[in-house]
Amino acid sequence: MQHQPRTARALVRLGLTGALLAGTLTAATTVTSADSRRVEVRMRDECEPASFNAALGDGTCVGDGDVTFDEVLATLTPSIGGHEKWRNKPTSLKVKVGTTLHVVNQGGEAHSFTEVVAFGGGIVPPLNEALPNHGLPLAEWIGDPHFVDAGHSTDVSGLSAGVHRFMCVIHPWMKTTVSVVRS
Ligand SMILES: [Cu+2]
Repeated sequence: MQHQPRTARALVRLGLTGALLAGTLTAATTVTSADSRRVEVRMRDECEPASFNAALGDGTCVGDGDVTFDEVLATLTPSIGGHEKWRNKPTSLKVKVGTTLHVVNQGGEAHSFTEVVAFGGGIVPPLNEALPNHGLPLAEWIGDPHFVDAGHSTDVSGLSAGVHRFMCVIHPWMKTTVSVVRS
């Protein structure tokens, strides 16, 4: 399910305020699916609602996390790479052709699960400060960007054999690489 209008409003707020949210690349975890044709991917954060909503507007964070906005801002450097609690699980995945990725936003903020040609920057420039060299060019994405509000999910299906790269275009350090193999 997608709730574009609400997400779109949140993104506008982010852009206007120069918002910063965050996360960090955690150690890569690889999961190989069994015969399941449906595999879950989770997008997470631990936004603390009072501080996030004060900085970015009501409704930006609807979760019950304990990481404040300022704590996240402090992690937006290439050496830290964003806040570690803002992450995808798993970060790498191997599935068979025909598998549907069921992507659940378990965080308190909007995220996206967007297929990109190559990993790069996101759409909120201040957040790209967490990337190498304080930012990479905006990633070029493929098809539906799959924005997902907190508590909602989206399905990604029809992936061809090969390597597919997905990232959050809001928090560009949230990434999952999916290797799709023929059965
Ligand atoms: Cu995100």
